[in-house]
Amino acid sequence: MSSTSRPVRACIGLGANLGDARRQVEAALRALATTPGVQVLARSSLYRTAPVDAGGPDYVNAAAVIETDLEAHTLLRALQDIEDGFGRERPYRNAPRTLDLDLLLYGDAQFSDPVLTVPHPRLHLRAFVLHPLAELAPDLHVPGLGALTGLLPAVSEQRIERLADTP
Ligand code: A4P
Ligand code: MG
Repeated sequence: MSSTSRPVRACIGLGANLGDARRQVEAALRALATTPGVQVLARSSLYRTAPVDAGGPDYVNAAAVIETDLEAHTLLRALQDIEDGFGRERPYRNAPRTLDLDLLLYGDAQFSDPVLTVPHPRLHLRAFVLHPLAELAPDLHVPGLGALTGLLPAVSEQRIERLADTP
C-alpha cells in the first residue's frame, strides 16, 4: 500500500487497436471523467502508433493527467472496470485489445507488488507513452528515471503520429 497523501496527481495511459480504436479511446476518456473520485485535469491528443512488443494493427494511444482521491490499487481496479465495460478480453499478455488503461504515475510513488507497479515498469521504453505525456507535462520528472524529456531519445525509432482533432 502506498501512503501518498491524497488527492494525488496521477497519469493514465490509454491504448486500443481493435475495432474503432479512436472512438474507444475517446469513450474511455469520457468514462474516466465520470469515475467517482477522479477528476481529469488534462488529456492529450490521440496518436497513431506502431505496435511495440505486440502484433496486430496500429494502436491509437493517448494519456490523461488526473487528480484522484482513490488509493492506487482502487484506482487500478476502476481502470480495469472501464476496460471490462468495453468488452476487453485477456487471452494472453499483449494481445490486441479493444482498450487498455495503464496507471503510469501515481504522484511521486514508487512501489511494486504482485498487482501493481508504479511508475509503470515499461513506460520509459515506449514512445506511445512518453510523447502523449510530454504533450501534457513537458517538465515532468519520472520517479527513479528523471526528466521525461531525457527519456525521449531512446524511443526515437518508434513510429508515432499525432492525429488531427476530430471536429
Ligand atoms: N499491472 C501492474 N502494474 C500496472 C500498472 N502500473 N498499470 C498489472 C496497469 N496494470 C498494471 O495488465 C496485466 C496486469 O498488469 C494487470 O492485471 C495489473 O495487475 P493487463 O492490462 O491485463 O494486460 P496487458 O496490457 O496485456 O499487459 P501489460 O503488462 O499491461 O502490457 P502493457 O505494458 O500495457 O503493454 N504498442 C502500442 N503502440 N500501443 C500500446 O498501447 N500496449 C501494449 C500493452 C503493448 N504494445 C503496445 C501497446
Ligand atoms: Mg495494461
